[in-house]
Amino acid sequence: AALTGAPPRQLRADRNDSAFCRDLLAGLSKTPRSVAPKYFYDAQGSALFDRICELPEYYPTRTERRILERYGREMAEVIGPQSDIIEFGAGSLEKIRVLLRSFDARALPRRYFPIDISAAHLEEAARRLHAECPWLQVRPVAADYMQEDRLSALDASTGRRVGFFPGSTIGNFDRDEAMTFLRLAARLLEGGGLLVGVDLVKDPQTLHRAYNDAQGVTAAFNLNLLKRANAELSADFDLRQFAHYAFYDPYRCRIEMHLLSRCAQTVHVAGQDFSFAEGESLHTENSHKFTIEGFRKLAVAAGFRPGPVWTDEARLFSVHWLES
Ligand code: AVJ
Repeated sequence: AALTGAPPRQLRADRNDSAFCRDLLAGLSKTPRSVAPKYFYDAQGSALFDRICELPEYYPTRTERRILERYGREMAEVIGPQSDIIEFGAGSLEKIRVLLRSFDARALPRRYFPIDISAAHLEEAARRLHAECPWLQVRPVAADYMQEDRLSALDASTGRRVGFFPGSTIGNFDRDEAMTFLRLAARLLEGGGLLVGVDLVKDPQTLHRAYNDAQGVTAAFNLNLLKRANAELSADFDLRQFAHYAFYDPYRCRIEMHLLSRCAQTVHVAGQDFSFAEGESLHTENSHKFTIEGFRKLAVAAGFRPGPVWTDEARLFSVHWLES
């Protein structure tokens, strides 16, 4: 019985060598304050994101799924037979299932490397996928895909490499980060290509609603970052004293998500004090929206040759094939 239950507070407080701890402390120490959106995805954050994907207002997931279903055969054609598919930020492995259904039995992929920062669900999801598709070698990689030195598991990929990067996660990056990612991908996937989902510029009302849902799931997702800090870093954020704020900036073509302090308050994180003024922001996410041409230009600048682009009738979302 002495070995069960939560570790004592002291021990938890000492776990401040984590990347989350380092980055949150650094992000709280600068002006304006910010933290990278990859830290949303602990087990609870990943579950909340899965709920966002089901929301009536959140069009990207279902629109992309429809594009993958409708044009999957053309995508399977450009991907080619016996390829190794590397997915960046694979999450719950839902989208690869949709894609795999489009392959001809004689031209199936050989290996699948789902990379995800959230190790919690990855192993189990990978096991389930392999049970459904026994012909596919599934090799989960629990890592941050921006850290190339953590991707040595990909050495086992000896075939034609194809990247899969759905969901418009690339929208989280600013231009420099997107270029860094695309250059890394072009190098990693040389001789193959990248299939990437990209959310499109559209009327601001539709965008605003997608990040301000009526049920408040997006707000809970945003606030969960503070909950995670409380649990993992012995922080004492009062979740009732921070407000979800998301808006579309048409000049930068991006949704910005913030957590706004509802009052003047001091918060403690891993032994450090941070004072917030009333209304002060912690910037938690950017979600860039692209035009089809704008994204293709970015891909060219990073060293890809852009191929076919698939979109829905309302042009809400796009899926691009880029050759490397
Ligand atoms: C996973 C980055 C594509 O930007 O739309 C959803 C994350 N944030 N609702 C997005 C998110 C708030 C999502 N991406």
